[in-house]
Amino acid sequence: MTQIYQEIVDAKKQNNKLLAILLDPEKLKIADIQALCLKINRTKATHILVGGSTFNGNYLDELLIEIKKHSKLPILLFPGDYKQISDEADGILLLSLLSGRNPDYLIEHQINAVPLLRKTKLEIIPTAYLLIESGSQTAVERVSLTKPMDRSDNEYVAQTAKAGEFMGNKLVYLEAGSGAKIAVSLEMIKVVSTAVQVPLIVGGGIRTKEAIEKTFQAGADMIVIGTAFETNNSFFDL
Ligand code: 1GP
Repeated sequence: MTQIYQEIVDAKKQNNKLLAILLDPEKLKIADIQALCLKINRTKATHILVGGSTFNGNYLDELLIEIKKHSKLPILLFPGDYKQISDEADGILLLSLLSGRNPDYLIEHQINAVPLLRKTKLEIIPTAYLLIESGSQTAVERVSLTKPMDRSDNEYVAQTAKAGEFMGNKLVYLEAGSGAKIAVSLEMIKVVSTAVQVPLIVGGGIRTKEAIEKTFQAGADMIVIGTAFETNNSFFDL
């Protein structure tokens, strides 16, 4: 039941860095998935994340079945809301948007997800999700109606992440937002990764191999790449 999470923890212990490719179902066509998975299989990706801020859940089962046909990587749902739940994935990041103060994203969506989650065998991984200011408004900010955290206040972000860990979250995710102008700062990643013991995910606005390398060096255990791969499926070949 906790296989995916255990593998993430083991990777952290062994300092094996993890790379997740984020696929936004709204932008995926079933017909394109085979070719896309061939590209993914040639990269160093260790996980596939599926989700988006505004996706209504249509065809999610079919999309996941098709991805599974062509890739052996573990698939984790990264849901914008409770409609994005499918038993066809392997696990789900059950997000609590701890950077914000909107009760819908702290508890309401999670409650609404329970009847659906009960019907699945998904591995549920509670995740403290922190949106960090990144130069302009991102979809997470717009949809969740929450403000991102100050990108220079490393201590307060670390304190929030630690609260998330104390509350039982198994992962901390520092999110600059998809397509962010500026990624989370390396300094913040250092401070937060030192403060928490659970694995740290970092994503949003990471667009170069050099940035990936530096983000890992700063202390990220897993990096999420969405836009860079979406706009150039050969991104990792360069
Ligand atoms: C978004 O962190 C992810 O939730 C990935 O962001 O699309 O900017 O890579 P990008």
